[in-house]
Amino acid sequence: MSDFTLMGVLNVTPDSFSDGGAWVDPDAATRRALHMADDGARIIDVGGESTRPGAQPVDEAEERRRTEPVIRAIHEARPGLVISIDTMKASVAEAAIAAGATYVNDVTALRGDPHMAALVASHPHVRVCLMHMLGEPRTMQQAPHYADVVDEVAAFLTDRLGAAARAGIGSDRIDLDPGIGFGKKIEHNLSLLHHLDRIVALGQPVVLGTSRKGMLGTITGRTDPADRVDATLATAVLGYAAGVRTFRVHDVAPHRDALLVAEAVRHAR
Ligand code: HH2
Repeated sequence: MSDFTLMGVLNVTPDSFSDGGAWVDPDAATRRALHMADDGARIIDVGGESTRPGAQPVDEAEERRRTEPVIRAIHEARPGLVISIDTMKASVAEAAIAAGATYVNDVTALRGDPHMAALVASHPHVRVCLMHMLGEPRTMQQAPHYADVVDEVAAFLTDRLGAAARAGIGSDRIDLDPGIGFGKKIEHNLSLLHHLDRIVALGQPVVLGTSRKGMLGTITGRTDPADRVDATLATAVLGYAAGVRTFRVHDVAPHRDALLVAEAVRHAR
């Protein structure tokens, strides 16, 4: 088995920045999830609320309505597949866990909902991803500022790891994510990618989410997010070389191939 994990993105939202509206129908969403699994995804990350810059919040009943049936259908179709719920809301995560999810991807790193940490703590089979974000999605791209972005992101993640431990979530079930594009200008994103080894050095598994993101469009001139797959692959291979082992991606098959090559090179003598 490969030493990296691909987390396939499944946005069941009408407004996500690159695949909004594509998978709102539960049957289509389930087919998409199984297709990503067949391509090599070990985790499917189901999201019912867009976190793209400027996105409007979604109410919890609506977010549950979008995600729960899809999670249940994927879980029934492929019980061994790990299902992640991409949410900031404890009630959405709770419904997702009841439907078969075993991973909570919380872009607020357990700060968004006062009940989230206790919920995760009370389900010892559930892993959690703690991501760095400056501000909140609606306003996060309005002049983000850092004195030293790598230091600040590392300090934040260390602090949130401590908070999770105090809430009863063991470090053996925590992944960290520098949050590429979340309250960051392109130079901040590039610094974080350049110094990913310092996030890896925190000692927890690291998740990287660069897939099709705006900075790749700025660098390459590709305005359509779907045309940024090759650019995303470059960040994945760099991340792998720095010690990242989980990659949150829309395009699973090309990442499988690129990272299998990166892994083969790493193991060469
Ligand atoms: N990025 C997005 C959403 N969730 N979770 C983690 N852990 N890391 C990320 O980098 C990350 C994330 C944004 O991408 P996407 O889901 O494609 O778009 P949207 O938020 O518009 O649905």
